[in-house]
Amino acid sequence: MDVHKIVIVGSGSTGKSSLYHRYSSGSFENTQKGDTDFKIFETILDGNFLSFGLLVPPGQKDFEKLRSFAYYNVTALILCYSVVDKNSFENISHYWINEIQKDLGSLVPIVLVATKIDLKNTENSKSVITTAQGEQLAKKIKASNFIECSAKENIGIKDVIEGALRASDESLKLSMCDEKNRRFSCRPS
Ligand SMILES: Nc1nc2c(ncn2[C@@H]2O[C@H](COP(=O)(O)OP(=O)(O)OP(=O)(O)O)[C@@H](O)[C@H]2O)c(=O)[nH]1
Ligand SMILES: [Mg+2]
Repeated sequence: MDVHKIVIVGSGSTGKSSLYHRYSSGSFENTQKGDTDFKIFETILDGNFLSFGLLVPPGQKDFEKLRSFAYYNVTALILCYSVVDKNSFENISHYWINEIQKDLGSLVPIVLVATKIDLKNTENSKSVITTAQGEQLAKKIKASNFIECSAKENIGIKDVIEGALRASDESLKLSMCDEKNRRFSCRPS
């Protein structure tokens, strides 16, 4: 059976742990800044039984080394920014893509996720990151998918996890295909 490992990353306070808890327990819980969350889940996706680990390391820069461990054997990344935190949006290009490439190269699929969309109508609308800006960033970083969500209002959470699982599944199939091709082409005649 394939082993899927999904890691959720993004700047501090973007709502990664809240996304995890909403998926895991179905509720919007109080989170502790800098927590690491991990659990194994089982689900049926597109008619197939899947088992996967979901891991959330803290997003602060100080935890870069800890995230290096978290990235081990990852099969898809959920990369988050908050729609009401411009820094977290800019950090995707300025920080996260570099960290990910340094640790993983460019082979692991990334699902770009905009969090806290329930705040879109309450915050100063000029500073809110729009859907179009998110889609543009997704193209720029060659994300396999772009999804907007709110852990507070339970919007798009299942789509985020399922989007990452589909990307992970596709990438595992491709790498198995590569592996087979390599074995056949290396076989002595
Ligand atoms: N309005 C709103 N607030 C949210 C949402 N998701 C998270 N928050 C709040 O944002 C703050 C940070 O959320 P966390 O889930 O702890 O963020 P994190 O990304 O895990 O942060 P670090 O662990 O420090 O990297 C908390 O006060 C949450 O209650 C959301 O969808 N809507
Ligand atoms: Mg957290």
